[in-house]
Amino acid sequence: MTEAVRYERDGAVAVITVANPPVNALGLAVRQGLWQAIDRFADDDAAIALIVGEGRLFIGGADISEFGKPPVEPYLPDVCTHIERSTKPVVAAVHGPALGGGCEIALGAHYRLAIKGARFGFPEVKLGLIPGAGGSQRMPRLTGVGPALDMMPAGGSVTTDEALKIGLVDRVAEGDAREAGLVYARELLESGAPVRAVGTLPRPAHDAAAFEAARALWQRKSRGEVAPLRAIDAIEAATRMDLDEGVQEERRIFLELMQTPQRAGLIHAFFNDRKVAKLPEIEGIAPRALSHVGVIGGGTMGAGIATACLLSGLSVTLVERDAAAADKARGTITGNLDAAVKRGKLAADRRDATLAELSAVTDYAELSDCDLAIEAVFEDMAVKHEVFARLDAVMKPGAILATNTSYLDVNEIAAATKRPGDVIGLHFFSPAHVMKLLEVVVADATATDVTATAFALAKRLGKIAVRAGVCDGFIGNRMLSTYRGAADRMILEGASPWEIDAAIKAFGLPMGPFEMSDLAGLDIGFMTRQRKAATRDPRDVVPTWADAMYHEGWLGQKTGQGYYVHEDRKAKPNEAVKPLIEAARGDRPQRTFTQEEIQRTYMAAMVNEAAKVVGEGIARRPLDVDVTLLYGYGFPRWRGGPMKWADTVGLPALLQDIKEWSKADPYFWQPAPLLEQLVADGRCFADLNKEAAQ
Ligand code: T1G
Ligand code: NAD
Repeated sequence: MTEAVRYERDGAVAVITVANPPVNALGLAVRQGLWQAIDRFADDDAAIALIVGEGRLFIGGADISEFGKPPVEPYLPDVCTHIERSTKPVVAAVHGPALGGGCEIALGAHYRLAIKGARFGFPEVKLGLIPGAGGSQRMPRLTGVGPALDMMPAGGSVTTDEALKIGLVDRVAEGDAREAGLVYARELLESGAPVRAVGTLPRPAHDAAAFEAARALWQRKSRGEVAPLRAIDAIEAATRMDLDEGVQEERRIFLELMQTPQRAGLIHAFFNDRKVAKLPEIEGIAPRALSHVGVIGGGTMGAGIATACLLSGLSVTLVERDAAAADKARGTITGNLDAAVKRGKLAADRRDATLAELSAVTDYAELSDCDLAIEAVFEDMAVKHEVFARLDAVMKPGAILATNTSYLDVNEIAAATKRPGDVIGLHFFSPAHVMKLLEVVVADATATDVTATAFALAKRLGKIAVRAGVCDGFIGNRMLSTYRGAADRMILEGASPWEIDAAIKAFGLPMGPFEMSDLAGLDIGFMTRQRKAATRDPRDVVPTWADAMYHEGWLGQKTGQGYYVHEDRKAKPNEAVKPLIEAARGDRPQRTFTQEEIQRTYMAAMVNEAAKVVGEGIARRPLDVDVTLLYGYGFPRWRGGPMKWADTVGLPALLQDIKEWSKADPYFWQPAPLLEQLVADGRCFADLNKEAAQ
């Protein structure tokens, strides 16, 4: 046996325990161990076998860290078939998640018991793959194609009760998986339960309408991702092929997807989600206690931040300028909580108790007991200074003072207090109770336990926190300003806002920069340009057509007209913008752009600025940039992030483009020193991530 799998006898029952912390992933040692355990079971006189997982779950799936490396036998589909072909009954007792290969191991068994709270799922498409060990063949034989089509293209999972209802499990029990499993195994023995191979069940019926509907749905929803549609193909194979042939067909599709850049991008994103919070500076640092949060300003962001805190069980005191604004904020938050009940994010019987944890006031003194204050007032340094001076006066010692500013200098805000060590930037994204990204902006004086507390808060709020240094716009908004600048330059050279949006959507983003402007409001962009006017470099491109649109009152969706005319939830290009753009172009030479050229220019600007952000230490690692763009700016997850994309297309080619373009525009296209260094050294962004992890 291997360390990762134990074989013990408990009377007539052979107990096979998978013990491979932290998630019992089906790495080589586990696969070998399971194979040997089934062989041993065949040779000894145990009458029935029970497979359980040690620790907090059954099995978290195949070992994702093995993907992309040459596969080593025994392969997982063979292990599942080896279990299934046992001539004595095998039971799987599942507690916690049984995901991907974990669910397939359970399907290889002849009987399945679920402990209350268990979850059965096939998340493979979230890694750019499909089930690869018979899941797409065995599950529909048990449940029919419907539940498989609901689960696999979406990478979804079902609860214990749903699993029982669809026939994925035979029994539900409470308590310890091993104990409950032993009881069930003995009961099966007493009842003379036979070997019952899922694989020998009849092929599931082919429901043409269901397949057609699923394909139509995922053609629309997958936005360039290939795995969801391939999962449907695999499930359909189950209706046409016997098990062995179906498992081979599934494996063929699985191995085809294993070679795709999408698989690499999605697995890169999977591990980044876990690495991004691993920062040496906060390792072993205890966060400060948090139970009562103050929110200053109850507008777009303040109300969302208050909602996120309430939903995570924190109590909130929100301070507004006057009673009317405080009441308005309470109204918005109440609406957010009601919507959360509708979306199943808040239990209906918890709604009133959650709202009762909110007090909306106008007196700053009511913040005196708060552990943390998050300021979300107007984006104006004078207002920020005034608010932080007042917070400094009322907040208790040891409380944390945070700002939600989008661009302003957090060091300067901290300087408005006598406790700069307790000041930090917590940059939420709109809507703050929905968007998962939180930029944690660490100022020069910020204490490490304040940073540690920010990351602990993010985890509690269900957010992904990224550490950022202080500069104009931190990581995300700084990059946005630059790649937005590239789009404005293409406009002046002849591209239209609408073809740029189409090109960026084709690249995989949910919307292009000009649709984004219409959503956020052209007034936001105008105010930002006004704020920057005094310090702007004369070589910066000012989208004067957008200023003209602002003065026309064309602010986007909120006025029904912007780059698009918005009617009945539809948007069509606003022809009236064209003369404004032609005026801005003047007599500049014009040219046409291919979609590929627009994408390459936009992405080169994004990556070049990102390399400056990493080079300056504003982002600690390239993976911090990738996570920021995935969770805050709609960058397609299947591309892994802009830095992963850059490594995939090759840094030398990217740098060559930038150098070529810098001949015509040396100001905008200054190659990032880090990019030049990496190319000179024959290295890439992935190398920097590796080095940072050492
Ligand atoms: N393989 C390798 N490492 C894994 C892993 C896996 N499947 N799952 C988690 N880890 C690592 C993770 O990186 C982290 O490492 C630590 O375990 C704890 O994870 C053939 C093809 C199981 C619900 O997609 O969803 O089976 O940061 O922080 O919050 O059909 O992990 O400590 O170094 O996430 O308690 C399908 C992926 C694989 C499930 C636990 N399975 N995992 O959540 O812990 S493909 C998945 C999860 C497959 C077959 C196919 C979650 C979890 P580190 P964690 P958690
Ligand atoms: P908003 O105008 O919607 O809300 C600001 C609120 O602050 C108003 O309700 C106002 O009454 C209140 N306020 C102003 N001065 C105050 C004071 N002295 N005391 C108490 N309340 C006061 O603005 P917003 O969009 O919520 O932005 C707030 C902050 O969040 C800004 O710094 C902004 O840059 C940042 N931010 C905005 C977004 C976004 O998408 N809107 C995203 C991230 C960060």
